Amino acid sequence: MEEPKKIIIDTDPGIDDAMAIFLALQSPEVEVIGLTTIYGNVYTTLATRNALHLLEVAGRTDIPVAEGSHVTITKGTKLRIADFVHGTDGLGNQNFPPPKGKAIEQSAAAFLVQQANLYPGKVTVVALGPLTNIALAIQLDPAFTENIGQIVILGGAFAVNGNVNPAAEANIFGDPDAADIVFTSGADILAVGINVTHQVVLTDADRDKLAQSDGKFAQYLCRILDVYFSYHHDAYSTRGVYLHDPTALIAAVNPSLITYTEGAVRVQTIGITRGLTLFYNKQKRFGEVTDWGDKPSVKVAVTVDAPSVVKLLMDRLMAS
Ligand SMILES: [Ca+2]
Repeated sequence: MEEPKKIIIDTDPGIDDAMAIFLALQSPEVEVIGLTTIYGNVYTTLATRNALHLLEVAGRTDIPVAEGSHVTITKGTKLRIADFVHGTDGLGNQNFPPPKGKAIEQSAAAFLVQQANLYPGKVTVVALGPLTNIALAIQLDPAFTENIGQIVILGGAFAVNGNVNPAAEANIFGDPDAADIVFTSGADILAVGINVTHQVVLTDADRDKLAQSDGKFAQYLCRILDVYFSYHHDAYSTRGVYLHDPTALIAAVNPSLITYTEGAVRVQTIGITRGLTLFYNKQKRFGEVTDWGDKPSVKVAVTVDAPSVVKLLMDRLMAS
């Protein structure tokens, strides 16, 4: 078998973050070499606490956690926190005891740079929150974009409405300036937007199946999923929840389950469309100079084999 792909998960746990982290730990195709934390579903301090807690639940306290930024790349402190989706504790209002472990001394950005230098071209970052830490790593070390293997981004709403407002998806909206830095950095980037993740639904029936499993991950997740299901039921009238973070993780684990197109992506940073991701397919040569024309291409996911993603997730979460 091939050597497992080294991954770092940049995360704001978050109920679907928890699913993605457990899925990664249950996937022989990848080796999780660290978690880095960011605000989004909760503030960064709580994201760190939750990341440590999830690793303790999994019995994987050997994996380091590096705490990320508490503010946006432009030092903004007015953050959008989605605790109404995930519970005030980020994990379904279960009030778990505080973790015993601590984050490492290094910042998330410094850890990302260090690992990319240590294993040039070998590390994949799976970014499941706003992109502040990744943009900080790019600013910290101009060689980061070459040394990092791939950056898989859960973010953007490509040619569909956003989920914060009609323009913007939540992770990009969390720090649009950072997102624009990352998308135009020249790194090998695969963006998985909500145009794709909204096709991947864990149904009420799937949850019942998880509940009947003896697997420790399935059992744990069934405790925290209620809040997430209630939110989806109210906001979208769906009988199930969108699997945003696990789908992005699976794009790193098994890229054959998605298809993608390539082109330049810019992010709107101001006005009523702040957080909008706008893709240019580079097919037309415009007469005028545009702000897309000289930017490197990135990969943007277009289709997903949703039944296979759900099955892979379920199988691995139900395994002990
Ligand atoms: Ca997330």
